[in-house]
Amino acid sequence: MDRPADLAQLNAAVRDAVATAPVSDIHTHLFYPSHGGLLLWGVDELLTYHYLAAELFTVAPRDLTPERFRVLPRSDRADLVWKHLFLDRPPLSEACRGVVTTLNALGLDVAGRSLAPIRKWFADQNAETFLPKAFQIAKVDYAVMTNNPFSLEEAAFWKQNLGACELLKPALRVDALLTNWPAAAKAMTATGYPAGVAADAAGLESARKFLADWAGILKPVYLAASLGPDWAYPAGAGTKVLDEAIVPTARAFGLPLALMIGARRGVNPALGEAGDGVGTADVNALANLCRRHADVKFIATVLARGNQHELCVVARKFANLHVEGCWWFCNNPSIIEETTRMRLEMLGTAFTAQHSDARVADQVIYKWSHTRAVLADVLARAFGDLFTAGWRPDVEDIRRAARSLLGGAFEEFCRK
Ligand code: HDL
Ligand code: ZN
Repeated sequence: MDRPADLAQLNAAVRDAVATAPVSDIHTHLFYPSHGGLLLWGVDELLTYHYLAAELFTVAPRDLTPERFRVLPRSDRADLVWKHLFLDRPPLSEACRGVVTTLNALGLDVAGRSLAPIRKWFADQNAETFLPKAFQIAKVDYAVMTNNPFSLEEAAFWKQNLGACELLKPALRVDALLTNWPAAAKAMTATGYPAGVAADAAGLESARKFLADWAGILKPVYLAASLGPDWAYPAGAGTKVLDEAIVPTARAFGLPLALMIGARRGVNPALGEAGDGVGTADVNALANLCRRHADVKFIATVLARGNQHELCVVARKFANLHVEGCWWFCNNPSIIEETTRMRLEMLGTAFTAQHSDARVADQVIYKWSHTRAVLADVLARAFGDLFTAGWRPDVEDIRRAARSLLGGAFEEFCRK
């Protein structure tokens, strides 16, 4: 068995392992190419990503308001982002650098700073071939989608039973049941699952049937919901729906429930989907949930940097909890490094280092390239410390560790 003889060989082995390990991307907003415009891809979608829209308004002239921006054709919006965030100032933010990384990895002349030839190249692509191309560059073996049965548009695509794509796996997203029961009840009632404005016994029975039927349609990898920083359990508002509809569905289908905690929705409604913020959550609510439903598996990530340490500690207390990803405002190299070091120190390799949260297919290229660069440094340091302590890892040990952090631990958790 290959065994690095010194720190230099060890360092090289770790970097090679991280660079070559296939990634299973366990949270994205990608869609089957057969689901039409739901799948976003291409340079104009990249440039009008809501992270960049938010950054645009931090520097744009006052008369470029979100209201005016929103109604422009997408290419005009992309031109404005390109001008203000790439030409008028260096694209140093993570989301801007991501566009540069992505276009460069696709072999396009991003240094030339002209969108015209880049748009021309994309015009010759199509979703069916571009998606696998992006996954191949990023070394992603599959990605988990976010599938919302409460979205009439998305539900209609699923009802047509269109072509699937083996690169993508469904996830059943249930936020509406927890954060907007009246809207969820309306959508369920409209599709044959009668539910009133209160989550009463009849409504919860409908919710269980709705979830069971959609679990049958989607065959999801997990159920998922994002929760605000004020989520409380068992004292909170969504407890009845969790305990009597969502968790029973997870249990019945043997599926994990993935919770993403800390998104403060609509901090600035004028920005639309770019208008959400972050808040420090009560991670003890998650501990209460894991304790009360010890036979159900939970996957969790938090949005506030300040919650990451507590989440690690809770994950050490509950075998039915798996920690994953540096979500959204934590998906920045400085926080990925700090968070991943802390998780390694407290959880070993029993966590998932990252998810891309990609909304645009092209983004898997930069989100994974940037994460691998940070993970290589963090893992090289951790293995170096282990070597110095006296352990002699094999190359296979190192490869197994890298894969564990990039999807292996998640798959092991789902199997156990
Ligand atoms: O709720 C979520 O899944 C979040 O990831 C939101 O989609 C958010 O807008 C986002 O795209 N974050 O990266
Ligand atoms: Zn997301």
